[in-house]
Amino acid sequence: MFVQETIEKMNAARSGDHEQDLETLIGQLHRRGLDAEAILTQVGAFEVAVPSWALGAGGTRFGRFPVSGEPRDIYEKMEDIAVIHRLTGATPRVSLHIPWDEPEDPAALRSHADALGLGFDAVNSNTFQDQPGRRLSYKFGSLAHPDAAVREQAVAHHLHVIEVGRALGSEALTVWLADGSNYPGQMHLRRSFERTLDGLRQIYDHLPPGWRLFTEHKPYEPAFYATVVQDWGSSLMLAQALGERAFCLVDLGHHLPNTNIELVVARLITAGKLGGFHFNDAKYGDDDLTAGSIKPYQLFLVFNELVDAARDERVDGFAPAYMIDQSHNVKDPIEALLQTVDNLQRAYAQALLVDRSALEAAQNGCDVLMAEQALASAFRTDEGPLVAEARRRRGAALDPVAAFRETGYRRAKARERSGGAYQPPQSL
Ligand SMILES: [Mn+2]
Repeated sequence: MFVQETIEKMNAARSGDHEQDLETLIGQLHRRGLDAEAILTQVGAFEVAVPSWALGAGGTRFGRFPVSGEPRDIYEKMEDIAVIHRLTGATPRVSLHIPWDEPEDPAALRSHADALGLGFDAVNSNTFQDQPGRRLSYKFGSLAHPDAAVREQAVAHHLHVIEVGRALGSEALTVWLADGSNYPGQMHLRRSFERTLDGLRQIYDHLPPGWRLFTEHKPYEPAFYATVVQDWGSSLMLAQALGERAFCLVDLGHHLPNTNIELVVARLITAGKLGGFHFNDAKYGDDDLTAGSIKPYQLFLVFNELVDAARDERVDGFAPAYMIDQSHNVKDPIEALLQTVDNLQRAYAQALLVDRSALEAAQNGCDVLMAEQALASAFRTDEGPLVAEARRRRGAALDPVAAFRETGYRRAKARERSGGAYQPPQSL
């Protein structure tokens, strides 16, 4: 396959400079008492699921600007995700959205995925839009709706999503609910939450063995006055009421400005209810920008909590699910995802570079400055050569974006996929 050949060719061309940079970095880490080999193994094992909805150019309320060669269906989206996996070695699973990417034949899609070396992560439901063929509208809510018939339809949709996920080999369901109100008085604040919990109980009761259920909170949008599952506290109440297989999903964009997200993560770990993440970044709201593009220090501090918890023997069964949730309206979606995966690998590597014993000693000795320095010096280390080497050892690219551009994949797909959603302009 031409992608693999390009990776090998580009890696070979860069190997001299890379090895020199890596050797310098390993020497620095050694002087700081850090085991570079152990960090390389851990970064190489990092995996994150790609959402089926992130492969096409996203839109804003004001418009959508298609990219030529965009995938036209879920089969072509899987092909693109397989390319991202080859280039990064870190995206072996797809998080499917139903109904946006619902397969007509789940078994056929599963064999297509197998052939590409991919599997399926959490499946995502959608009761925030009306789809063709649905009898009742979600305009005023789904699981929280005052009308029992709408709630039943929403529960039935989730059971259907579980069935599709089961056929695909998924083992988790992510539930994000847009239910809420735009004006005071529109919705009974307590009863809407109780109805939501009741609906989730019915869904939870139908989880296949080994499955987990994730509830995802969001403070506002599309509801602008009161969202039913608006914060991590509400999400935690749901997860605790549902049972041991229910967990909270943290979407980095689903917090009010200035929220200390690493603290939210720490609290959910303490409660044993951190289910996983939707990685992205934001400046103002739920911007769905490339992870690590706006607040890289925050992303590092989140990973710092994850690394700390993974090493803590008092934290049982710590296995958060990592997923991306982004929308791209000015970048090529494949390139933006490659950049996100690289930024996540970098943040993870930085967190692994923290001198934990120095940090602990400074914390216990109330040495504020040195405690902060333990984090800042890891964050400021150029982890690039480590991350590149971890990828190379998996047969992936030292520089995924450069290798992707070299493949000419997008141009090839623009020719192959013409007649789809977008026709590249013909010569004038
Ligand atoms: Mn999300």
